Amino acid sequence: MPEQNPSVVTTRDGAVARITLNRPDRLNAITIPMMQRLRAALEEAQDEQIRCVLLAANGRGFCAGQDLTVLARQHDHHAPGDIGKILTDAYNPVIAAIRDLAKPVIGLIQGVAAGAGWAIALACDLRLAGRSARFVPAFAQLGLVPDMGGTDALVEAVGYARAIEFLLLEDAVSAEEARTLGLVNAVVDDAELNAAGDAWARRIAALPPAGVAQTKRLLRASAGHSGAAALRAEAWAQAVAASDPGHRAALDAWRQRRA
Ligand code: T3D
Repeated sequence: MPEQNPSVVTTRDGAVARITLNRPDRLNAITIPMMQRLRAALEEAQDEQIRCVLLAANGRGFCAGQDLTVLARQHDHHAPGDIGKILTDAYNPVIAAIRDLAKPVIGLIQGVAAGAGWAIALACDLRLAGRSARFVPAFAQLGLVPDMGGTDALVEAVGYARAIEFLLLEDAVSAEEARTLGLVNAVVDDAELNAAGDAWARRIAALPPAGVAQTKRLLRASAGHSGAAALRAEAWAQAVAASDPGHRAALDAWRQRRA
């Protein structure tokens, strides 16, 4: 029997697959089962009939990052350092699946993209933002480091000086500023986001696929992403950061605000 309310939904329209994050009441905050589903959906998109993938989200936000209610519960029962294993086993494979997929993944971002949600958006090959999009670093306030590939991808996109400013000093970057910085490729009205994404995906899907696949592979290689090594380094650093009492205090404060 099909699951009611799956956290990730995939649909197909010809050669375009649309993968949609589907926890809108939590602003699509991420959990381990959700990331396992996202990874499976990306693996299904390896089907050679699919030539372009849209990564979208239901509701008013793209993704609010790690589900902090779940994270607080994990810390109640496990060592904070286990966060590194969660990244390695469940979250980082999603980023590797996007990077390694032999076809472009276009992120469609409306509303907030915070923490790991912002990193997932950044992992996409192209990003189209609705005017409501807001990029919220969120990691430092929680005593954490950027993860899910956010470190190397951000430095690659905007350079070290702007990256560290964004991560340590900024509350949020608007869609327009993200476009100026090169964090997104284009900004459209929210009402146009799906149609604009479909149009890009159909154009890419109509191109001969071997050239598209090799273009992505070459650009990924020449972008200098340290790839798997950077993901491993983030997982280790996140375990260190999460073991600091300052992280626990920030998480408790978030839980109290929501109680
Ligand atoms: O395991 C690991 O690897 C850990 C890795 C962690 C990496 C990270 O992702 S760290 C960053 C985690 N995310 C955040 O710190 C963001 C927390 N959320 C917020 O700061 C705000 O909610 C937003 C700025 C994202 C949006 O604000 P706003 O005013 O538009 O919406 P809201 O009212 O705050 O949120 C709407 C609902 O979503 C609300 O639930 P309610 O009150 O309607 O029942 C809120 O609790 C829920 N929500 C938002 N973010 C999260 C969340 N629930 C769980 N986890 C969240 N991250």
